[in-house]
Amino acid sequence: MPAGAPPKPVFVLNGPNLNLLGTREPDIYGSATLDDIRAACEAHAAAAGLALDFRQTNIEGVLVDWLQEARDKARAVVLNAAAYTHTSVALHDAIKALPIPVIEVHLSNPAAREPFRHVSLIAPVVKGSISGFGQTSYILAIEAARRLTGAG
Ligand code: DHK
Repeated sequence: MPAGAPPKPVFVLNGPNLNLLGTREPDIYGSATLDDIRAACEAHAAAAGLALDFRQTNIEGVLVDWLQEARDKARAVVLNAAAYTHTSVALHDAIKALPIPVIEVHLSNPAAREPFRHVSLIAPVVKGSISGFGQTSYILAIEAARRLTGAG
């Protein structure tokens, strides 16, 4: 990093339908909204001296664009690809092309759900995966990103 440049943030990228958290299947995903999760992530990151860039999109190609953007602009990526986890070769390829750590995160535990959620096409190319702890999954993933990149 050039002298005087601000430290790079961790990108926290969220995929389809996560904008509906709070009302969407709360028995599975919890009652926290995505804004609640964002606030919890930002509070944890601020206490650790880490910058975050927290985003959500329903569009697969936008996630690909953001992963490409992360190459130069982020120190690590926390990614909840939501349903694209189970379908997207494009996300697999975009992650594989990144030189920084990507941490897969899920609110629920997909392995304990329907069989079509048991396959993650991104699992082979991420640094690691954290699932099943609700919004705590995100906090654990940010903490992993901090430790992996020596930040904060
Ligand atoms: C979120 C989704 O929207 C699902 O499609 C995934 C993931 C699981 C989660 O638990 O955060 O299967």
